[in-house]
Amino acid sequence: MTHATAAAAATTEVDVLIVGSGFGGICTSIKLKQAGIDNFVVLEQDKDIGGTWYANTYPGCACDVQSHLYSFSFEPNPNWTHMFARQREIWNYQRHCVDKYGLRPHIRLSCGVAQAVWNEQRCAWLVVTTTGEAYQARTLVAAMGPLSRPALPNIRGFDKFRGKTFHSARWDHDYDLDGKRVAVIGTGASAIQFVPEIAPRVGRLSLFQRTAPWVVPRPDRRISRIERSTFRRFPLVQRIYRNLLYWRLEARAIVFTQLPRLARAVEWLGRYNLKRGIPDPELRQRLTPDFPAGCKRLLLSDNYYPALTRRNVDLITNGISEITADAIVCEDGRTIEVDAIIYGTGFNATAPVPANMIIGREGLDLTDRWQHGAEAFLGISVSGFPNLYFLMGPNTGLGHNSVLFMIETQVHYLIEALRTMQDGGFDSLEIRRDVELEFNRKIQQRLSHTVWASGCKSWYLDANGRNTTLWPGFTVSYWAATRRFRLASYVGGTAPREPERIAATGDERDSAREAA
Ligand code: N01
Repeated sequence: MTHATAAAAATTEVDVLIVGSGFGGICTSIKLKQAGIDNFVVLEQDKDIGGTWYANTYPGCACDVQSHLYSFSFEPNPNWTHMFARQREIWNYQRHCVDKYGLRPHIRLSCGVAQAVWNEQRCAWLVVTTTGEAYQARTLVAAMGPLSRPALPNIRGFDKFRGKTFHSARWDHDYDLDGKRVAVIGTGASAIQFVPEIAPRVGRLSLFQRTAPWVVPRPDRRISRIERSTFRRFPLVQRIYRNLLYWRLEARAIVFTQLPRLARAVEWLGRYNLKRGIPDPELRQRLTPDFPAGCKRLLLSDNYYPALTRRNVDLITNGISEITADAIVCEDGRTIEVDAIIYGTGFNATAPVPANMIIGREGLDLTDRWQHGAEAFLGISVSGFPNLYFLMGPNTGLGHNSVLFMIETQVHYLIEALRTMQDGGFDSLEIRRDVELEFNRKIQQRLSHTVWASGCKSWYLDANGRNTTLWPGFTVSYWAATRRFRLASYVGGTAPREPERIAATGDERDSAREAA
């Protein structure tokens, strides 16, 4: 047996291969099953399912969208204990979905994608995993999520530090923070949640702020037993409540995308929160943002500002000059000795896919295709990459509503695409480049009038200052755009049937295997 045919014998053929078992992967799996497609596999690089809600376990980790909306519309949970669920409760909800819909047998844990290569002859993706398994999949679903690759800062001496370091999305619970001198770098959505939790435990906390964020009150509370039992007994009540939440958040799109000047009302709320949390005017001054509210993600917290008034907490707003073996040196020359550095420095949201991972038609690397900025039709389809469907792809993130709404909408579109492919007798569907270009031209034009283009630097923008992450409007308009799969926007293809052409594909799979 030649090497190529041995590889072929070990290849598992599936209709759909899903990368990631977070909300995107779970939703896709459920909807595939409901559509009668059972031959699919989910690859999960982590040790357990859940994606971001498995990876992020930092103290205080919680969702900043209300739980009754941050859950699937088809799987309401009447038992949420808080308005804004904690990480553990969300992860338990995900596990409940996986078990209830019988998804476990489809999921391969600790098994990421090393490389996926489009094979023209087979009209299929040849995928090699990090554990060396090989798959051939007609359709590839990229459900890795935009916030799965932690970003570490490019600070001089970064590697010299001899103490403990970790990123907020890789929290080391074995490291005892009690009494330690801890530096936290970053004041984004993650840091404002864990700083109040660790501040009472550490000896000294030095919080390095580069840009002061807008922080507004978080209307959180426990959901009473009576409310929960009402939701259980009268599901319609919960549905109405969910709809109210949805439209309330949807209205925020008016501020962010239509009338950015209305953000001043949000700034008033932010100043009120700051004033009630920080009595010291000098500290308050340093915590006052200098950009329009909403330009960076709006943060919600009631305990962040009070935590900064503790005697053992220092807010440091001078830039970082370098990191040494045991300290952080500020630009003003001050040296702060620390035992540990926690990076709350966010994610590579504008570069969600590493180089050499997804290779499309004619050997084109997706990162080369996106070298001037990630773009896709509806954030889902990329020309040159047939039968590849992104969930939460370019320009489908939200600054105002629940991303689970977007995921459900995208999965609906995917199922429509698969139906169209089957009904039309196609083996491949690829978005037309002209359609993709025109779609993205309009998206960028609309984004230029939003609050996100008002001048601040945020993870929404790539290195060229282009917003490749957010949807520039109402989610309901995205819903309308994805209701029907329009075949006219795509090019359909069929695989040649001659056996000799099919046999000639072993080399490509071998090259993918080598990359693993
Ligand atoms: O990351 P961020 P995050 N030197 O990018 C600073 C989602 N999320 O993990 O603002 C010094 O927001 C950086 O400073 P600046 C949510 O979508 C959701 O907190 O760039 N500082 C910033 O302060 C969120 O938006 C929930 O000047 C440096 C911080 O690091 C997204 O995840 C909860 C630096 C990064 O903040 C990311 O949030 C948590 C450097 N070299 C997260 N580099 C929910 O509740 C970066 N920074 C759903």
